[in-house]
Amino acid sequence: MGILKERFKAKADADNATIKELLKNHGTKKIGEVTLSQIYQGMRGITGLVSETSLLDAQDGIRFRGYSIPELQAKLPKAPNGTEPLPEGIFYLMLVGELPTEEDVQYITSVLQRRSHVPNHVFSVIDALPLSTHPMTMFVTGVMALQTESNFAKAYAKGISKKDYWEPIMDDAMDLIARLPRIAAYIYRRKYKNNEHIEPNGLLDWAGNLAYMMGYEQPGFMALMRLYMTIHADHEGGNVSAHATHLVGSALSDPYLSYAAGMNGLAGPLHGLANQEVIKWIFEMRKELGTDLPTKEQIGEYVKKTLSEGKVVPGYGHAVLRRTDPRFEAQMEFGKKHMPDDPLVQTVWNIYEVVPPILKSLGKIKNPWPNVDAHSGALLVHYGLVEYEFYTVLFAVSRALGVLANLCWDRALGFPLERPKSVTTRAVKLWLEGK
Ligand code: AMX
Repeated sequence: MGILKERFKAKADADNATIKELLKNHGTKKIGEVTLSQIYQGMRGITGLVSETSLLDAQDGIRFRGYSIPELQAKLPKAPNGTEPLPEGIFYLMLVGELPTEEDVQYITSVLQRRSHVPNHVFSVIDALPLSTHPMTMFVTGVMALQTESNFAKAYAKGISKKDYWEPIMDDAMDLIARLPRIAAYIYRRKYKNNEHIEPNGLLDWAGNLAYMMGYEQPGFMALMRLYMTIHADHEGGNVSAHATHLVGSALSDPYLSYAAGMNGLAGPLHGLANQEVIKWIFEMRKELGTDLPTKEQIGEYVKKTLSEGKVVPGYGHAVLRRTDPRFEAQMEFGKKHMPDDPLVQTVWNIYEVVPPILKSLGKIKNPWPNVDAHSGALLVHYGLVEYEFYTVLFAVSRALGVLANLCWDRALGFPLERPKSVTTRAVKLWLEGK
């Protein structure tokens, strides 16, 4: 058993004891009330899940095991001469609950390198799809093809004891995370770079290797990938991708099946696909206005036009956050440091000044501020990654860290099958009539 498994198991044993005690003493306490409106409105505001890896506060934003994004940028180990945190560190933090040392992060990097081999049949399955297929469809198809490798599915078929589930789940989680950069880069090179592939570089870290295999060797892009993979990793348990992964995993579907389910949710435009929608929307605006740097007035008019057509302004709003997303701010800082004069990046900043007052004036939007997706695409375009349909795949590779760390926790804490109660409107009416 390696250090990650040992430390995770020790923490899980301690947490199991804490939860047992907590439920014994407080198990009947009420944590909230549910109104009729809430069950018709996407269960917004209902506390109904436990997710140990991160917690989202409407004002403070996301915290991973108590650490905010700026704190993590300062405290997590970095690559040699690197400026941004290594995402391996946030994976360790989510599993072990404590900040890793440089050696801990190097250990995870080496484990991921060792486990990164992708069997040939996965590439054959991806190759069988037409080139016009959306990259997220190719990605999830590749993950499904990789399910043949699941340790948990094999162990379950042999009759593993419930108390040991966590171990093959963790093996699957690490195998899958290790293999995702290769699958993502393969899809990118197949679809956009003439099917000319780049073999992994065994000396690079997880995010650096992804950049390398995609064909982006600039130090700035590698730094961006490390930041991107860190800040997109997790956003507590109720968002569509985290919740879907957790839900499917609760049926004891293995991590490949569960993660694929979650990523099908990430592929929706109200969730992870918003990063492609933002750049598509800005490109269309630039085309329509015939300029690379539209004025704030022009942006304002374009926003009003978008709204009048019954569409959302992509990259703005959030189901839980009620302020500018700290992940947007982290990317803004990166932009100021690496590319302050880039017209597309400047346009993102001008949009940031123009959109919130317009959305506020509508009166119905709970959060007029930008989310993570409002900024990411412009940074990618700066380094030449203009193929915006691919952006959600990068989000998906990063999100694997959070949703798969959560699956390890779900099984280690023995969480049961998830099965909330649903009602019909007829049943609601009868209930209101007292019948
Ligand atoms: N542009 C226009 N209208 C918006 C809006 C936006 N950016 N954000 C919310 N609204 C509208 C809603 O569509 C809803 O309208 P309706 O009452 O006519 O149906 C109303 O405002 C109230 O919505 P809300 O309670 O403020 O938001 P929500 O919790 O229902 O939805 C979200 C949250 C993110 C889906 C929504 O803000 C949105 O569609 N944003 C644009 C897409 C986007 O950026 N998604 C990415 C989110 C982050 C992520 O998951 N990666």
